[in-house]
Amino acid sequence: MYTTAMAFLEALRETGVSHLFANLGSDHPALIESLAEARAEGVPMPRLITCPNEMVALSAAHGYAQATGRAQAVIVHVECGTQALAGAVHNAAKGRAPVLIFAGMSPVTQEGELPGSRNEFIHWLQDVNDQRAIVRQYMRYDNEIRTGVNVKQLVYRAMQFAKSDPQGPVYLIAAREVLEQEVPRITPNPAYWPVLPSSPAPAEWIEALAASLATARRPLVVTSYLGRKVEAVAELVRLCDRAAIGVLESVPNCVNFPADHPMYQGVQGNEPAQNEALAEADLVIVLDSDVPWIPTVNKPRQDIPVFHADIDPLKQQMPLWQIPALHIARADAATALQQLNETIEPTDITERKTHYAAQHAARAQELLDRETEGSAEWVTSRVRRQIDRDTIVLNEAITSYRAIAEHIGPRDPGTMFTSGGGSLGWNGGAAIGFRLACPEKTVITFSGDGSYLFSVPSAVHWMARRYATPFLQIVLNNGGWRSPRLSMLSLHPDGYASRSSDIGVSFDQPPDYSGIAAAAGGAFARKVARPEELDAAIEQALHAVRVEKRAAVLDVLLNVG
Ligand SMILES: Cc1ncc(C[n+]2csc(CCOP(=O)(O)OP(=O)(O)O)c2C)c(N)n1
Ligand SMILES: [Mg+2]
Repeated sequence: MYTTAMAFLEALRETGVSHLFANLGSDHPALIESLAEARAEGVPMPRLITCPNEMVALSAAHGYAQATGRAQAVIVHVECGTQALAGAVHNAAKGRAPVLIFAGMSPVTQEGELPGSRNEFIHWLQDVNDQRAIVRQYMRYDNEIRTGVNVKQLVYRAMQFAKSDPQGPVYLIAAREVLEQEVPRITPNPAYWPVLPSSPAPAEWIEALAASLATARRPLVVTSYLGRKVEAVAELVRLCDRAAIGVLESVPNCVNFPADHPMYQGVQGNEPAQNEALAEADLVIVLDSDVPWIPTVNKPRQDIPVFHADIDPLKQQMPLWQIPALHIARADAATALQQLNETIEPTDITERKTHYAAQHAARAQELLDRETEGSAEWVTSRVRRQIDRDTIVLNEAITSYRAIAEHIGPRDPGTMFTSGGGSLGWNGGAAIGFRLACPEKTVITFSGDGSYLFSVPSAVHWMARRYATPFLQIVLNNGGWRSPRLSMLSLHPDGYASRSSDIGVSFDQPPDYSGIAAAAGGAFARKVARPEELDAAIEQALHAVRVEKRAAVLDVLLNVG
């Protein structure tokens, strides 16, 4: 029998889905049956990955998309499973990750009128007035599949939204009867739902910027996510080599520029201080950034030209957003940079090249000075010494975000990522997605002790063993949540809370972080309490991941002064 469910799965396969990150329920009999039928008949279908937790499922699909640019599918159970996607919905939306989320619905008949009609008590409880409303404001597109006769068209349309810039998650739902419906085999041509081509920057934007670049003394690029496309990084390197432009990464969520390039001016995040490169810039080019600076603490001079090009310049998901740019373009960064490279004329760049190179060298020394024993910077530096260029680092280290980014100092695009959002717990599921996508790479996550617990490590480490996706997880143990304490101090530096030792952010008595992973998935588990133990622990953990093919968790006690 050819059903809506079979056509739906075929449409996923036809749009490039290779993995279904699934958490199944009473809404999915037709899908389970179709997958089993396809397997019995030797028909290729996406691989089902059992995910014991929905947030982990979506984080894995998010990671897979970050690693490959390819959208995968997440299958969850009615409105409950949709709710359990939790903050991963936020991360996929803010991080602009293409992914198709499908949830069934409770059956819409109760007297056996149609195949699939209600036959379990839970069907009355799992019915809500507007299931799509749960996630609608995060989705690029959402719809209900009301009949099987055009289910393929809806999947193609949803994927067109997910994959066209600005990319992001999409959500489809269908009732059980609709999934069970027998339908004629239809073969619409997916080529009629193409991913929209990337836009170039308007010629005026390019020309005005080229003219400003010719006379600027301290031109500076500020970027956060242009490195989503590796071609953009190569174009930026070419531009900076020719025009001597400094590059500052602002809360980067991927590698935007090689950290060892002399024009590289480092990373800014939440530090409560004016960034020097930004302060001295006389031309700022914001390329793909959601938060290029935080105006209450750090901003460029008021009298300088600011150019902005972005795949999402209006920041359509952000109610409040504005930077003082008079030249704004909706453009693909790789294309815009290529246009600039073709337009700029040779000018004398000796002075600014020397200046930026000197700043870069001074910063390199400063970074080494910060690697003091017991600090997050130091832990990162010890990991850096043991990894090769085939390593991908996932960073969810919160108050140590910047330390990880700067002290790994990635040189190659596609070797370091953050979630791009702010809902903690992405790192574990994402690591599974990265490992499924890149089995030949070593994947290492850095998380806080808090973000380790948010990541649902029991589900993650069960999956790591079940799907042979080992990775190394480094837990930066600073006794709990440092970040909310710093937030409090920024507003109430001398208040009661500043003098209190108990403000509800401590994890005393701490859980056995690495033991959780050992129990759930046989992970190599080690607590590192003394600095002299760290190097050997990293070596053994990497051996476990690379040679024994099992995950490893290092619980590293930080020196919290
Ligand atoms: C889902 C979610 N819940 C709560 C928060 C608020 N929050 C931001 S940082 C933080 C603490 C994180 O702790 P940890 O990972 O140990 O990093 P640390 O602050 O100690 O560096 C919390 C609770 C959040 N961002 N996301
Ligand atoms: Mg912590």
